[in-house]
Amino acid sequence: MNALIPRPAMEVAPGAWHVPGWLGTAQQRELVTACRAWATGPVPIRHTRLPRGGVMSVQTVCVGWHWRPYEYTRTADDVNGRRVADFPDWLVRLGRRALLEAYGDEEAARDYTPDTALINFYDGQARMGMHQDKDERSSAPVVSLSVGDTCVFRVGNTETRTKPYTDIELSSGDLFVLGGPSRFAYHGVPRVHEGTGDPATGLRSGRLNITMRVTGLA
Ligand SMILES: O=C(O)CCC(=O)C(=O)O
Repeated sequence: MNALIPRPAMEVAPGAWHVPGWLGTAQQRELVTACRAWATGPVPIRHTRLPRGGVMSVQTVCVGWHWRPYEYTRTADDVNGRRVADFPDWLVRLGRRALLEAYGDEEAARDYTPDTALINFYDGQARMGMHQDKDERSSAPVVSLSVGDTCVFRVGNTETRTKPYTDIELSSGDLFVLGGPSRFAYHGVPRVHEGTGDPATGLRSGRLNITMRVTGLA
């Protein structure tokens, strides 16, 4: 990504905001360090098994609640049965700052209390098909942070996983928020541009994506 060309914040669809370069290199390094620790346990990062027997090309580890297709649980029963790491307070605070940055709504940001995060790691071949985040029992926004290689992020509509959609690039440090009328929009990652990340983030290759959500579960 050419830093000489400014990338202004943009509302890609109603309630779907892209804020380029929101995280500085030092913050990205901290996130990489935290994600590395979560990737080792108590539940190790893995390729999620899909209900029809396939596996996702992305590797995922969760904090707060463990996600697998259609459900959140406290223990990772499809991996090693252990309880996932707690959702740390610093990540709640980061989620609130992200929401404030995207929407400028102080009250909404104060009230935002994400309780799960999915940490996805993409190598150059990994993809994520068009899907809706709808296993949560809450319509609170999803806050997404990217570190490492740039990817193509596809933001679609709430009705179908096909067109109309908009393709944007998510680069290291970018914030994306899916909320409001776009909270349940289909979205996906059709491509990762290998080797575009900055090793100064601590990630030598690949792409990390952290999505914070409110499960609505107790
Ligand atoms: O990697 C991304 O930017 C998107 C991740 C995503 O769609 C998800 O975790 O549901």
